[in-house]
Amino acid sequence: MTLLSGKSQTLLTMTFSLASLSVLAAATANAQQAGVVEEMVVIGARDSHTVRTDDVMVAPADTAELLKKMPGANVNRNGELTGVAQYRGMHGDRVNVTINGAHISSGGPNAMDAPLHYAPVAALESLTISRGITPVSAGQETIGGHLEAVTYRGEFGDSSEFEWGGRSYFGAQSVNEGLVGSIFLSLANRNHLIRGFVMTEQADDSDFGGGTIRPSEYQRDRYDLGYSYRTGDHEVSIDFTRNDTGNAGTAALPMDIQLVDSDLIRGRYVWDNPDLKITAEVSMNDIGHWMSNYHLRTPPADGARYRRTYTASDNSGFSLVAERPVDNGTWKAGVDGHYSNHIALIQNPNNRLFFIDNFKDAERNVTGVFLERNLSLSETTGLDIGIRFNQVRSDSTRVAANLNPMNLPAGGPFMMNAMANNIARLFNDQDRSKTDNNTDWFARFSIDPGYDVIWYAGAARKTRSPSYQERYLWLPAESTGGLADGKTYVGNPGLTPEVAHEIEVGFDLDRGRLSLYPRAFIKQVDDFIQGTPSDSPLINTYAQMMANMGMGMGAPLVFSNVEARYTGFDLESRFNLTDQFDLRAVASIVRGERRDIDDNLYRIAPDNLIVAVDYRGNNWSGSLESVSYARQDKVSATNLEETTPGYTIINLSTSIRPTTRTELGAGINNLLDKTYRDHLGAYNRALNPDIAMRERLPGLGRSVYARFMMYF
Ligand SMILES: [Cu+2]
Repeated sequence: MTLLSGKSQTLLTMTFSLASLSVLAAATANAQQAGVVEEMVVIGARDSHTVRTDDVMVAPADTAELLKKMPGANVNRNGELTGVAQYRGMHGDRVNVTINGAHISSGGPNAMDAPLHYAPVAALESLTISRGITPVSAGQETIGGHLEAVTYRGEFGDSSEFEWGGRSYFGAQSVNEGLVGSIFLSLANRNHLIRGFVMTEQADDSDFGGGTIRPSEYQRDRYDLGYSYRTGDHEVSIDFTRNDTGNAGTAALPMDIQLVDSDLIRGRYVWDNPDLKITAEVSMNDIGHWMSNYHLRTPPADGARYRRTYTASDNSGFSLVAERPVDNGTWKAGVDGHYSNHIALIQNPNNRLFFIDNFKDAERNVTGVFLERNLSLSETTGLDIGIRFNQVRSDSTRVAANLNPMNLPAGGPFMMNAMANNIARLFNDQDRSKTDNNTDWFARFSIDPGYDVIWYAGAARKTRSPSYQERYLWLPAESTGGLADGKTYVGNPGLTPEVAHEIEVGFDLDRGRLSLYPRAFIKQVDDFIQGTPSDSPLINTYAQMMANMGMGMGAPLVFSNVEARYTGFDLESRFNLTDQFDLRAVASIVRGERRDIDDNLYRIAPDNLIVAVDYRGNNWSGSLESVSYARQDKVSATNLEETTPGYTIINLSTSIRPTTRTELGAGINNLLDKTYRDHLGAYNRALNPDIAMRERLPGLGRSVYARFMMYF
């Protein structure tokens, strides 16, 4: 397995791999190579980590699973196709995710289609995480970091002759009898590149040592069609993606996916002039999503508790970035926008008059502008600095609900409906239109004093405005962007933006056979948004009555501004044992705590360590990997979070290249079929003889998997 690390910008340097340097955004290695090459190399530390699908054996369908292999990164797993990214303890909307440069707002208010849902493993070319302090050019709101998924897109030819190219990818895994098949095809010459991709995948429920996680089955199809035209130093592309997810279980949430129908369109223009590089991007995403609490899991006993929710997310974005090399580095300036509208309507299929406007035209519109500078202070020191202003406007229209569809004159439904209408009236009478003006900056300094070490120090201020759920969830519910703590929440339109101040230090050591890249950080967050106990008698009574009827928990939380702090350390390292054998280690440690009260933050990855031996032969490679998670007992009392014991699992993988155009890979994950609890896997919410209600969900059992790839 090869873990490539992108390098580039910033502060300390890196001798062997600096050729591509200096594009300020930590984008993919490709993007970096496409960048300006004439300019000088500015000393900078390794600031990104890339995993390429062609080089890494992956069994699961969800790209988010790859995060577990990266320093500081992990995944909050709510379903097999529902992986919420976590980086250095922050998760959900705090981690900025782009797919081929575009930001995608999830269709579901619980992030069932978290952004990486739109870059399945079979379509993926690479996943890159910005390590540590993220440049402001990487995305609008990067308080918790940034990651970029790039899907297969093909390459131009070098003559006027058209040639076919492509890759087929077939995979199978035993843990859920999952199958995936896909073909990418391109027809290209030096000016034109036409590409198409089709994929289908499906799986049954996943097994673990003690039984089956249900529902965890899934079904997903995807189609891509794209065209690029290149002439001189101009290149223009247009791409269309249709992602259709069918039934997919999310046992950690109160409902399962019935459908995610999405159309994603993006356009890109690049003028790569030696003196000035201009990149313009636009994207539009139209996502329709249905979910229910009865179609995949055991339905509620009482027909009145059946729920089906329709949600829609319309979102669009643009960015315009200019980059100019100068004598001692690069200037980069840009303007960008992301505009989203969300609807979620809860219904009962047994009664057409029942409805709740969970969210109604909840809008979140972000417009930003930034300036960045990458410069060489001397032959041995480099500096990256940048500043960004974001204006975030959010709003919601008036909401309504009918919880008494039979129009009963008294009794439970009558009272619930009266309370819901009171809560709606209070919400509708509020000033819901909010504008936040947020300022971010960052600075990263690197020094190369010799001795094969580059020292690095960085600092940043990053902001995040509240999500639409945090502001506009008016009636107590679990629509929280995938927190999956089982608690019922209400939003708070009066929330103010989170402001984080972060310091990071580390070094890159590349001496002889050893590479070692440790980083330590502290991030202080003011006005951190966290659920705290509600003190509204109306809200609390409503939630308690719902709980009495078997729906959700009493004692709801209200999203509030509190004070928090993250501290941690992570490292990646490699040691060449021989020409063929490498020893690889990735370690991640993070603490998240409240500063206003004595409590920990919720759903923080336990300390974890990967130690692996990788073999690279002439046409085959292999890897033996041990993955250890420590006990997590620093849990959030506010979120009723349970502790989790530690565990170690062993993974084995190998791949052979019988010809230069084919690769056959196979592996076994969790070789010893260890039964363990995944601390980031939340709690079971679906009736299951093998796992109690609200018991922490297990990690997957032993899985034998294989993949076959053919390039043509
Ligand atoms: Cu959903």
